[in-house]
Amino acid sequence: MSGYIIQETVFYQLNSVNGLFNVSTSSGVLHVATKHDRAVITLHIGQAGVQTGNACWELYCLEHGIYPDGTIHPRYRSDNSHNAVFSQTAAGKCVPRVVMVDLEPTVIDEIRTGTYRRLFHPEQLITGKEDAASNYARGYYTIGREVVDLVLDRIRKVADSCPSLQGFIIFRSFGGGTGSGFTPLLLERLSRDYGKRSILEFSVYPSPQISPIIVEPYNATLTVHGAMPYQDVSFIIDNEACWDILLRNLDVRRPTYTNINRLMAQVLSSVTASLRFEGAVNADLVEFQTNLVPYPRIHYPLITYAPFVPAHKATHEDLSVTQLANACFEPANQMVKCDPRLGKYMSCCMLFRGDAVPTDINNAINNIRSKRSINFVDWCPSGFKVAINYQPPTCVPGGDLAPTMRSVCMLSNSTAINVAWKRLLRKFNLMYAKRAFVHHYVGEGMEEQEFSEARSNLKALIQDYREVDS
Ligand SMILES: Nc1nc2c(ncn2[C@@H]2O[C@H](COP(=O)(O)OP(=O)(O)OP(=O)(O)O)[C@@H](O)[C@H]2O)c(=O)[nH]1
Ligand SMILES: [Mg+2]
Repeated sequence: MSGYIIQETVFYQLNSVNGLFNVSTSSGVLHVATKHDRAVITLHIGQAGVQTGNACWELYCLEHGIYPDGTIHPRYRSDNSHNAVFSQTAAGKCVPRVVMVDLEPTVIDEIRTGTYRRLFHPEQLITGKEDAASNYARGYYTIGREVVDLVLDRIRKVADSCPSLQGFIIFRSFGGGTGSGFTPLLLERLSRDYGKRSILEFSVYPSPQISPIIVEPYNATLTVHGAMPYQDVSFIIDNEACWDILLRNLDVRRPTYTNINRLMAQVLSSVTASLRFEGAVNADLVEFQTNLVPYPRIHYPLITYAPFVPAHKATHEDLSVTQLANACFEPANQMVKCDPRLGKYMSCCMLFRGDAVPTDINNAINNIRSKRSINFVDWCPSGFKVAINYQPPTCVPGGDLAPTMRSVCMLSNSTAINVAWKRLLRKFNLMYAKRAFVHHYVGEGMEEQEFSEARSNLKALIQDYREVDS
């Protein structure tokens, strides 16, 4: 398959045989650049952002043959695939293109003293003295403002080492004060400094079963409102959905954040694999937008992954391509709890890893198209984008997932996700009707009006999804 990506004034043509872009302007071919010249900077914000990020870098290192000290296994030295997310020093050491920020030190201190302490440059790890106390207003208006310039300065240093920066990937929670408040503040500033670069986000959606923070619906609503204008694509990951997968599919009796984060890492690594390894779909951050976002505000696609095979069943189960493709439409395999059969799809991208044959995939998709339970909006043809990355998924030794020969990750824009927004609005309204906890936010310099603006925006988003569906 060949694809065209138009960005800024330069025109790229993808040659799928060797993954090369012919970079040309109207005046002719300038030079030939591999896709790995196009770097992505990952930003991890707050506890959830940093801890899920840690699990991801652990997996990226395994996938690219990089040791915890940044040295690379000789067999992987000639492989460029890590260049999108790792820079390389003159001595050959790989350094993640990353900045981690937390307004308090304990979570990042664990990295500073942990197994991967030599992987990161100390300047990439930024901590303050006190956290945002689960308060969006502290992350946005008070404590967060004290560090934002320093964070931008460190991001600038990482950006300067990128041959060509295509954009940013952000990890954070919706519910924490830093994740919810500092992120929109940083996004505002990033959009000023790096206007045209894409911003893709992975956000942890609050789950009252897992977190005791009462005001998470406030923080989540305020941050959806604050961040929406600056993100291009935002993938929501519901902690409760991950918890259920671990309990039900992976036989983990009492899932901890370590279990949840490793599971998330496996899924998120499949999403970013197309940026790192050769492939024709979503090879570029802009392509994620083009393929998944029909209207700027409808930018919250659903992630579905298969198979979830527990480690102790390692050698017994290898699902066929058809079984994997069908599993993409099972609510139990989704990262947000919602029922896609009650909504309509606007777009679907299936990202296969490992041993998957194109004809099998075509047959599986034709079979899916004929099912009545899978509905597309009538203004959009039931088109599927497919990518295959022939390297099988890597597993973390000692993790909950068994190694498998093949896996699939589906990114779909479905109106079914609206239930997550409705759930949030209902919880927000319950507290806001009594103006409960509002004084904590006003005390940090936030106008009360911002609550009603955020609520109106969330209501409008719910309405937007309804209109798309109708
Ligand atoms: N998946 C996952 N979720 C987490 C983790 N740590 C916290 N959370 C979730 O994140 C939300 C709380 O936000 P945190 O990220 O801890 O808060 P923060 O961004 O550090 O903000 P403050 O501590 O308030 O400054 C809750 O919904 C938690 O369930 C983690 O390691 N993994
Ligand atoms: Mg914190």
